[in-house]
Amino acid sequence: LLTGDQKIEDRTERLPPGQRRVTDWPVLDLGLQPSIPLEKWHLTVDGLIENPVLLSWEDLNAQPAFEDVSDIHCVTSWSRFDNYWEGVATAHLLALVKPKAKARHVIMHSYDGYTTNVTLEAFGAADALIAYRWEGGPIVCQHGGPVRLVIPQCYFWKSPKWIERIELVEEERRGFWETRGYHNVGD
Ligand SMILES: Nc1nc2c(c(=O)[nH]1)N[C@H]1C(S)=C(S)[C@@H](COP(=O)(O)O)O[C@H]1N2
Ligand SMILES: [Mo]
Repeated sequence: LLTGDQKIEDRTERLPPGQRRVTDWPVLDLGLQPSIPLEKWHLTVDGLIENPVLLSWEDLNAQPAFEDVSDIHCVTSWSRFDNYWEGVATAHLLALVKPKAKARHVIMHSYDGYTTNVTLEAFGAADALIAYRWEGGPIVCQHGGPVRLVIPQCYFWKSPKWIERIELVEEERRGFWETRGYHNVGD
């Protein structure tokens, strides 16, 4: 059926423009894959918040569990559908640390030195999580285990592997790829 009058914004295609679907899971990073033993792993949340925290692996696992199924879109043109993630909702983390009124942006720092930035709103999206499981098992090191971020509404460079620190700030600061020409929003 050709209606001829369908507006472009009405399109509901799941694959973004220029993407191809893959069923494997490519590995992309800076080439350093830090291995962090669970007893040494920790996540710092600091900056413009009322309750700065330093979470151990046990602390993270004691938080309410959240699960979500989402698609991955990497800007190098592959998309991977229906990834089942388990972890802690970023919305829950924000409720725990209580952002101050001035907080607007989130800078995420990883154990390999990688950084990336999103708005506080994008960070706290209803489907975003601090993930420690994928498809029912632990996240392997090459995909950012033991713990990575997953922000499904953004391209995948906004989902840091080996997350170490989440910093809330007022003024935006661009991360590794954002200072090298990648789109600042990447939604
Ligand atoms: N710590 C860290 N996180 C990172 C990166 C990185 O180099 N280091 N690369 C980003 C990019 S560009 C992509 S596409 C995805 C790749 O994740 P994957 O290797 O699990 O597919 O991780 C993102 N998160
Ligand atoms: Mo990427």
